[in-house]
Amino acid sequence: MGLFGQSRAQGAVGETPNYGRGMAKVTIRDVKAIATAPNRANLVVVKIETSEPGLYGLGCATFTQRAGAVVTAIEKYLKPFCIGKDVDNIEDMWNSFYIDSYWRNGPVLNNAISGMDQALWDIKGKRANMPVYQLLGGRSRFAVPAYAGAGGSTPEEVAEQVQQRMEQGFRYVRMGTSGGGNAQGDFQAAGYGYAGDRYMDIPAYLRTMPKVFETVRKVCGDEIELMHDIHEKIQPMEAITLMNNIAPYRPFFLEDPVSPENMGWFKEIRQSTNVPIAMGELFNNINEFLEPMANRYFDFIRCHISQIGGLTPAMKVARLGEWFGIRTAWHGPADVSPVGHAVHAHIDTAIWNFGVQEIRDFTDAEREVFPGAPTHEKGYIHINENPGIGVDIDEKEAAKYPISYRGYSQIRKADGTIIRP
Ligand code: GCO
Ligand code: MG
Repeated sequence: MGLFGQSRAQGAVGETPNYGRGMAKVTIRDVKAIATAPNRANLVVVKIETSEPGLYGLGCATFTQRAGAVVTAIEKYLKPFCIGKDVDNIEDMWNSFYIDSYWRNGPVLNNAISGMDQALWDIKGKRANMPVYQLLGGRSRFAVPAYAGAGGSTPEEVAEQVQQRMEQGFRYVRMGTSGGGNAQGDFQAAGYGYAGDRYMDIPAYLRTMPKVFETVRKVCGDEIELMHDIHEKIQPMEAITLMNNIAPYRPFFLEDPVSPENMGWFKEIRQSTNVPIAMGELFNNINEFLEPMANRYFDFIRCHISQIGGLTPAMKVARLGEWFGIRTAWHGPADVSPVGHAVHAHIDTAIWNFGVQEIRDFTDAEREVFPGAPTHEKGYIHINENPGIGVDIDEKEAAKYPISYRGYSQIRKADGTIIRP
């Protein structure tokens, strides 16, 4: 009955079981945290080198304001933890990294884990000789619709830039205004605060944004999808009023109406406005957004993928959203590396509940450091069909752009009160 003996198929303990015999065992030989700033923003990319000559993977671990801390977490903790381990069991590795620190779910450790996780997916794609989106289930669309930014100090200037973006082929444009950029707050006249602090005239901002939408709709028409990032800087009731003042101009979404500290207001916000909401770049872990997603409090989930731990958790978030009518709009500004942007595009290519993707123009220096970085044309992001994530790194080039201290800008109200973004 084979109770004591083992079947031939099972083989000895520790032996790779039959079903895995096709793939030679590959282990982690070395882990590097490569920090570089070819476009001023600090970027951190993990490089996992394996026991198979020439086979390595790259992953984005970019927390631009605390890049040095992420490098330490990778080099001092995750590297010694995973040298010699099997590259194949990504889910298991992710959970091992996750609990290895016992205390978990914070921005620094999640970014470090993300770099490892994405690099393991890159290796798996290379071993399977297919782009990562194929491992995620293949294509759900021919390319990834992207949005670009448009700004200006007056509504007319913003409309001009929106028009330029439309001429470039973008169907989605996110608008911002730098109105009142040089205004001084009373706190500055009073000598309060620190050098470099910025003043935000919130009442002026609340008056200006609806005018920007009104002007852009008049000048650019009804077809263009328009978004705006409220960026968490105002009070919940101000957000509700602003959203309702913008509603007549049919925004595609308004982003981050309140800060994570005010998540408790989301039920009110949802019941007080019918404007689509995108939320989430400041989320670190599922405990912060499971309930709001399950209650359908917003329409687009906007995580900074490395902030939540990488591709593995991002796929879980995307799948979760599918069942609550929530689409994706991953965070994709300058403080995401081209590797991270490519990971966005692989997920965006494969999942059904894709919404829209933030993209940016990579500089020549960035493209030299990161060959294979995604491209965009006529409003669509294109990833290459290379095995894995499809982006490489030139370490010599990367070394030319050392990272530096870059905290988040300190913004204050007229009386000097710090504004929480
Ligand atoms: C966005 C973000 C950024 C952040 C930046 C912080 O939606 O793109 O809000 O602009 O401010 O990523 O480092
Ligand atoms: Mg934002």
